[in-house]
Amino acid sequence: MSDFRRNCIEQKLLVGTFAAIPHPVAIEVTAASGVDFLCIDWEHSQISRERIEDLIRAADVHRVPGMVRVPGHAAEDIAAVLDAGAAGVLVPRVSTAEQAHAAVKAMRYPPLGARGVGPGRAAAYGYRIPDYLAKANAELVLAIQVETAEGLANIAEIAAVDGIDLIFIGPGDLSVSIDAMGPAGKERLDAAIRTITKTALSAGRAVGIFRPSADDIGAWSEAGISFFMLASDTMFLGASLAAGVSAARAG
Ligand code: 3PY
Repeated sequence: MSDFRRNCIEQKLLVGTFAAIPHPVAIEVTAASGVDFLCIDWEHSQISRERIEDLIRAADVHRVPGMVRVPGHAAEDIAAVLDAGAAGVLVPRVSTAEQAHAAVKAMRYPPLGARGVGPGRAAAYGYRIPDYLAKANAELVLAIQVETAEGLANIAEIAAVDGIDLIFIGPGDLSVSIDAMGPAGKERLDAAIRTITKTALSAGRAVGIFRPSADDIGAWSEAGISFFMLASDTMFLGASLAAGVSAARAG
């Protein structure tokens, strides 16, 4: 098993960030920060499918696991990023057990799934296919994102699906979906996050979450969340430059 998957499953504290800048230089800068993983965000960025392989390659240079958030549920997209060498996949907007099953089917080789065999980078462009087939299910992390009212209602069935390693909570979308936005909705949103966390943990799944800052990571870690997606490369760039500019202006 890869260290990345073992650490996910064993619920070690892991801190990473979304990579949304479509250039390997940004990946190298981010990877050198000490993050435990990077998640290339194909869903919410202008990163193209062709570029993903170079971004994963840049993460590999720094020995940082590079996973990819795919744009939707298409098995072809999941296969494409895995063939490019992704260390794992984050599938957004999983709201039913059927959708979770479909993600497992696209991601895992039999007996768990029905992923296609291809001569991609992950399998040394074809000449190590048998080695790759033997280890892929054990090495690759499957994270599914729960971020809708429907997903919240179905969390017990979703978390019970065999083949999933991690339930990842998207608080932004969840807050919109359950009508709990802004400070007024905080209590309801926190309660929903706690429900998802408790249910997923009791099904034996690790739990992850997106946080825009590190402020409340200690509290969520005490609640049992172990995998933290801390903002994104673009958010860090913008926030630190804005802080620098205002410090410079203040003298
Ligand atoms: C959310 O907060 O909804 C996310 O998807 C985080 O990226």
